[in-house]
Amino acid sequence: MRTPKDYTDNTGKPNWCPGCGNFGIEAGLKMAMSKLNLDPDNVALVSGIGCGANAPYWFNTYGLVTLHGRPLPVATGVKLGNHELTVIAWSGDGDAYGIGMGHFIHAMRRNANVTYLVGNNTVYGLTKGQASPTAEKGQISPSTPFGTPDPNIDPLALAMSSKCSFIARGFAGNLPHLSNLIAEGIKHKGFSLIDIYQPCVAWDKTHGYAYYQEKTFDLATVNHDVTNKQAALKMIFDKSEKLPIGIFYKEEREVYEDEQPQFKRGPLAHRDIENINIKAIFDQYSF
Ligand SMILES: Cc1ncc(C[n+]2csc(CCOP(=O)(O)OP(=O)(O)O)c2C)c(N)n1
Ligand SMILES: [Mg+2]
Repeated sequence: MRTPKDYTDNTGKPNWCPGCGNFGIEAGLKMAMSKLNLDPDNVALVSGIGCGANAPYWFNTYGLVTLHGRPLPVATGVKLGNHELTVIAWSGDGDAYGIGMGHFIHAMRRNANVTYLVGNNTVYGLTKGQASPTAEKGQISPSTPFGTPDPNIDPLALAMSSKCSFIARGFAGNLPHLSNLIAEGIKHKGFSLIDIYQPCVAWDKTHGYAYYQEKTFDLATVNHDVTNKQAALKMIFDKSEKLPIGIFYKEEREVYEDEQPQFKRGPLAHRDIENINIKAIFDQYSF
């Protein structure tokens, strides 16, 4: 059996601030991968740009740090290229729900077979703390000294309306819970969204570890039915007292690669291309 250390790249250490919630996400992911005994050579970790999105540098799996907001098209492509790989994408809330919002919605409705970890820290951490789309109306940040005038988006509600087949939320300060959630997301066949409350100790002093420890409760303790859309929506929208973490909704449906007849013969990456001659096509279209 593998241990979390088996997924660590030993050539460098994360440059996150001491206390950053990304350390919790990193540990939760490594714990989940070791729990599933995944071979690092069979995992691709794809990210965008941001503090959290630097993570692939420090894992010994395959890794791609792409462009801001673009990890999902690349992750979808990696999965289509070799659907035997476990493909995990990692974004911050700006990467996923700001600039990457269009990709987010389309990857969910396609049911791209990817696990998506989103560090929800309410700010653009890397660029010095501007309010992100999950910052609540009135939140003070370096870019909104009088409070952000915009109401926050609700990623889980968006996921629900985009036909996401696995919708969950974790907390970077609750590792046993988060690592289980990530393992469930990886095991799920289809797109799994795991939005993660991630304290940013540098730029958001309100939503720290103590705040989430006090405010969150585990959905598993209230007999929540993960197959019931209405119950899931109720849990997503009910912000009156405490914040639920856990799996909100789960369903099985065809994944993107199942819909493509060309994958029935096995992964594209394993095809023999030695004897394929594309000269005729080039000749047809060269002038
Ligand atoms: C096309 C483009 N626009 C803007 C930027 C600048 N930029 C880099 S990271 C970032 C926001 C990161 O915030 P988030 O995704 O929430 O990640 P965090 O740093 O909070 O983990 C921005 C705006 C960029 N790199 N590329
Ligand atoms: Mg962020």
